Amino acid sequence: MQEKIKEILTKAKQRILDADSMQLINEIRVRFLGKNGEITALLKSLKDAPADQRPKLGKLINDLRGEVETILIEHEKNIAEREKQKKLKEERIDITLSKNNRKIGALHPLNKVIRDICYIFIGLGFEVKDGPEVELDYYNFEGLNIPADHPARDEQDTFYINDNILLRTQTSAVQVRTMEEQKPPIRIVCPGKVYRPDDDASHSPMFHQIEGLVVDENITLCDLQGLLDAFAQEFFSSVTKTRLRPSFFPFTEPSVEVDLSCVMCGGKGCSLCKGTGWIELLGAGVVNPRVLEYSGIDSKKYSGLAFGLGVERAAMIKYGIPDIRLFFENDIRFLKQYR
Ligand code: 2NM
Repeated sequence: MQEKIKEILTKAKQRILDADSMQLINEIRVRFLGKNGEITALLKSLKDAPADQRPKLGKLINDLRGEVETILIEHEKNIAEREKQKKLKEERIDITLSKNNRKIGALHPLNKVIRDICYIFIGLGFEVKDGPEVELDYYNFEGLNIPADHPARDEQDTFYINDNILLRTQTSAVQVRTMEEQKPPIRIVCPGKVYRPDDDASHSPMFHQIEGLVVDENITLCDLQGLLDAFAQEFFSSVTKTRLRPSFFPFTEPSVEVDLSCVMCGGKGCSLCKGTGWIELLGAGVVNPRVLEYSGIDSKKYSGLAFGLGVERAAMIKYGIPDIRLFFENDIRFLKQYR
């Protein structure tokens, strides 16, 4: 029987050390220590041993039982620890992953430029006004002294909805509405969408304008130039100069085109300014007294200055953007650059 005890101990140790899962450990426990296990069977067989040897053998079997139990528990701990580590590894959550990878939106570059420009004029005492994009013929043309036979009235240049209603071609319609409602002094800028049926690298059928209007006593062309100088130096750069050239608009007299000293070469001449040193930025002028009178403003007492600026054009000049269509394709790689 002593032989048998040693044999079982050796066998059990071997099995236990070979086991590599909790399931095997449990099987071994049942196999040696269970109700029908080998050690239990040994204990049962004690009754067949000679009476004088029973206490000694009984102790040996109990020691065997204790030893197997100890080794089992020891090895069980190792395996449990190993299984826990394995599970931890498998279920590991990588907390080092950035939680800031959500895409965050930003203003469209055109809206940013509209804001920047409006803030400059707000700083100069202007109010920001808006109005309808679907406009009456009167506010878009008639009230601006654009007679029915003026070329800008051609079907080609305007999206008509019917004889009386159209998509505004300029935001000056808002200014006519304001002059009807408010008494001078008036200082407003009107940003917004306007519509004309052109479509190429420098024209979009929908684009944005900011038009400005000042009506007060003794407003002159000098006020216009001083105002636009201040604006250009704030928006482009402190060394930007402006230049006025004679032009014609039905709603201003005199009318001017306003050029900027080239923002790229500073006036020496380069590809952007086509060697001239100047870039055409906007149209402006002294408000035609007929426009004031149309809206019920006394043109003997008051005079005005006005200007109209293309937002896309201003943005293209400031940021060197080559094609107006980039603003409307909404390619995220383009938009991201102007955050
Ligand atoms: C321009 C050029 C020159 C303009 C005129 C007026 C108004 F309402 F006072 F008559 N608003 N905007 C104006 C003047 C617009 O755009 C190129």
